Amino acid sequence: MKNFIKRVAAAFCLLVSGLFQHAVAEDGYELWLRYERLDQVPKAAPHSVVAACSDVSPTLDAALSEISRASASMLGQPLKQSGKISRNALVLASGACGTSLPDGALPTVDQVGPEGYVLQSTRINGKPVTLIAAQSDAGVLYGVFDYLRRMSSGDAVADLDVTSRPKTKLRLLNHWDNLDRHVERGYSGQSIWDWHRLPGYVDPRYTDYARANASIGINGTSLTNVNSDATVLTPPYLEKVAAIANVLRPYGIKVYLTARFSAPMELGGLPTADPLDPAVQAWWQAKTDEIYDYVPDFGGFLVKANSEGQPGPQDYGRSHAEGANMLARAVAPHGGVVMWRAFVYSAEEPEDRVKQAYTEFVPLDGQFADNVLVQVKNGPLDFQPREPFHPLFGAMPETPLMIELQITKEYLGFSTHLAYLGTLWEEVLSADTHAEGEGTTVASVVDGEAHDYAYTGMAGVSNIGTDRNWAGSIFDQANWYAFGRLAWNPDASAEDIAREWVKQTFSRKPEIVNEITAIMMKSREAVVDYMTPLGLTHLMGTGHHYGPAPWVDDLGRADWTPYYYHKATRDGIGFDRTENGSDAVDQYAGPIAQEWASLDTVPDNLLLWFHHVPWDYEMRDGSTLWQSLVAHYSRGIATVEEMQAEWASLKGQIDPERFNQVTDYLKIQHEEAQWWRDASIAYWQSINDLPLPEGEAPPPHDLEYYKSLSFPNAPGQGE
Ligand code: GCV
Repeated sequence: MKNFIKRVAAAFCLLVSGLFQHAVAEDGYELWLRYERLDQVPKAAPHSVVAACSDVSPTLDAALSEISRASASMLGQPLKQSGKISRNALVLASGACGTSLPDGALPTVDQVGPEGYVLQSTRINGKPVTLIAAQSDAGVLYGVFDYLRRMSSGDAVADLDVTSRPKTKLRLLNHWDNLDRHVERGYSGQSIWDWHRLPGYVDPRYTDYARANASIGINGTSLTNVNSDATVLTPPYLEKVAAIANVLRPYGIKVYLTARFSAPMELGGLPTADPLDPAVQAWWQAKTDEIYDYVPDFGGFLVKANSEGQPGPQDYGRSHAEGANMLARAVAPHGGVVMWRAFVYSAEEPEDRVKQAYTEFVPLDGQFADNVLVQVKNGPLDFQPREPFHPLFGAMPETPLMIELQITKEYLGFSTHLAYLGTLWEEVLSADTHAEGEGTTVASVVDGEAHDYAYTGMAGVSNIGTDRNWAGSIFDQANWYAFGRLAWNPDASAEDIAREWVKQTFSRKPEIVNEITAIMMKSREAVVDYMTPLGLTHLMGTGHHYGPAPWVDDLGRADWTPYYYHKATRDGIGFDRTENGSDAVDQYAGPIAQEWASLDTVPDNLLLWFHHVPWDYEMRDGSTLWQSLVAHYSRGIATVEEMQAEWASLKGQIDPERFNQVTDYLKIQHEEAQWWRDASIAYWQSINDLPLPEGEAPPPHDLEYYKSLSFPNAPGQGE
């Protein structure tokens, strides 16, 4: 009878949770942590979970609660937590928590480092179990998320023998969030950091933020905009920062802050912020000590200095290294780091803006303190749909270089264009710098292998906001996901990551996974095609970067104008970066410089980045440059049409809420792709006076119409 009641109760629970699953709107809030019910309980699915220690830390507690949430959702009931190892138990064991296991039961975890883990199907006391073992509790947490990812993806969890360790040490989100909650280049609502209500009210959403980040291995977050406000360093704000840090800590996530270089003057009333001035140094030391009183595991500072009007050491005739080292000395006693950005361009117009970071930073190689990392954008310009990799990678062997990627899509259609950035980042990370001979990929520089860096890291400019779906669109969640996965392993495949994400986010059915992955894999190239084909760049609307504006040629500085980048005249188009022009190509190692400097070998997709060529220049396929350019625009639109049709074919197989939103966004993307083509063509024709290639439809409006469009309220604008 007792058993019968138990069975009825279990069936009832299953039914209720099943109904509940369907009743809950699929609004994207759960991200890739949906833990959809499994059709079949997998072989070796655990029956109970055992934390093999007497004292469960907040981190292990977080791991246990994730297991409970995931098992309730995927298996119909939460795993029983037990103190005793029984058959098919999931056993969590870290250095600090594994002491209760019998001798010899723990695998050696020497090789996984402080954050890695081992997943192993094994036997303890003769009982088959799955062991998640690590040196640290954070390692166990990552192992738990790996295990749940496998289960949620429908992968086998029997016979596991997995060892994983992150290839980079610092895996950070960079929020460009202002204290008034405006997010610079943010397209998903306001900042999630509700400074006004903190610390009294700590939004439960921060725990979900922490879960999502920990699930993909992110271990740090810089809370504030790099165009920074010193106010965040004042005691009332440090209290708020501490409240956020307290929520993130159990998930292995440290907080970092952006440091405004002039803070000693603004907050401390000093007459200078000169990094060599003893009073300035003392101010920063005291301020840093104060921050550590609030947040004992504070990660350190992220700094944008002497760039786009931000104050910096050059204001006092000091170098970037002198500025960075002053802050580095302040955080060093606490184990903190300084991430000093290389995105600089001077107040005076340079001969070629893409050369400047290299010119300023290479001479400083070896001068930075041990706890400084120089943070370098993936390309030398500014997160464009396509750029060559940044020439600094490989050129600073004595200075740890972090890579900075932009998850938010400032230049790739904001939140409404479907553009999977995994392929963009894979292209950069797998690029061969040739710095230490062939095979010195950007990834090998970033993960420290090439130059044996003591610190390594990857930063992603966050796309997170208050939108219910966090990222502005469902597919933009994939970019957050891919960033974390690549930061853990910069050699991972963008396609594998996309598949993994689709399985957890949409469906485990192979045909659906294939279809959606195929859409994602071609999406970024479509954007390149309809916005900036053949190596063109930075043609977006002034300030907000929404839509095309290649005609703009008269801003405060030439290097803010699209004209500066395309240099189109009646004779030709493109920026000559060979030795006949700015010679930017010479900043790359020999074999790369040679390949890109020559018209015979430069890849088509970087042609106009490095060369100025006539409109009738003959491309490899025999078409003229003009014909090829127009064909790329049209191909971009055609690809979006394919994406629309492929998505439409999934109707009925994806929940209506997410299906409809993606459908609507694709429609916007299609309209805007057409706008990009038409406006660009109308402008190029006004310059080259060439007829359209046969079969190509003329733009429906004249150039004046496209020029007249204005978008003063486009989202995400800077100051
Ligand atoms: C935070 C680009 C963006 C700016 C951004 C800057 C940077 O210029 O348009 O909004 O400022 O990059 O990376 O510092």
